[in-house]
Amino acid sequence: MSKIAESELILNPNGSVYHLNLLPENIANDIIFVGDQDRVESVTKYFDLIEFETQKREFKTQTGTYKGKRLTVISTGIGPDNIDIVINELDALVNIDLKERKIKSEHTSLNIVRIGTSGSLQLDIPVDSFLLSSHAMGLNSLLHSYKCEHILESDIEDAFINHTNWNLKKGRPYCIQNSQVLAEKLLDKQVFTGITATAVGFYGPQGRVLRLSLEDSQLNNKIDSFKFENHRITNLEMETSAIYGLSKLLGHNSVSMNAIIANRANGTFSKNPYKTVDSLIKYTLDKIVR
Ligand code: R1P
Repeated sequence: MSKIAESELILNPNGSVYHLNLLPENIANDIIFVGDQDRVESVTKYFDLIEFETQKREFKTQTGTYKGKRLTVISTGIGPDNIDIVINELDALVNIDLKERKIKSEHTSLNIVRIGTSGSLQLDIPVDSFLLSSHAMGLNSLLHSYKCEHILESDIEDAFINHTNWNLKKGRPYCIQNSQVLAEKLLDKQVFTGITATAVGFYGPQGRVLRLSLEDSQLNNKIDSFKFENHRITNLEMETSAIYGLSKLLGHNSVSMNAIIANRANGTFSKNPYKTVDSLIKYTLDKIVR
């Protein structure tokens, strides 16, 4: 097997991966993603101890233990493009021999849980609730840069394209299921489930109008009313489809936990989003260590 070139797998002078600034020994196999770098400490303030921390750009990492279990928390910043960096570099840390620049013969699977904020699209999923993404519908094309047909839920995609009369100039939506083993661990009766739509931007791509007209002003209504068997699209955010897609392609488990801080169907916003996120952090930590 040939070596992966320096231009393809870029390492810092100390041998750490380029953007995340991490060496293999710096990360646990169980990883929590948050978007905001300031949210890393909102998670690790509950840890027994922190053994390592670093930051480069928006990618802040802390590794420690919670109730005796080793966990790593990483901020991904916003959007599927950042997820491409974070998951590829995390995978390189466990599945590529960085010194030899060769893929290891033995594969290591990571467990990745996103704790994010999100807007509900359904009236019956109120602000301050929790939602676990059963699937993600990627409205961002990221995954189509990879050979991915074998992991896609193409029946759901086709029904969605048909229902929304999706303009394929924006790229074909891609649908991925979560890791069911991890989802079973994280689910409880008070947690909603549904398909999370992952947009490529915050304003137009999520139907928000400030000064620009939308390509399809009815898109959010069509997304709300989409149904496939017993599935519906419940919420919109900017990372989950990239996490589900890249994790599955690379052989990792991932689940996205969403703190619903806005309801786009009735125009409400949480009175205390920090409290909701904090409750979801505590909920998720305790489920992970079960
Ligand atoms: C937009 O404000 C950001 O908030 C949501 C979106 O997915 C996007 O990243 O998630 P986080 O709060 O986890 O960043």
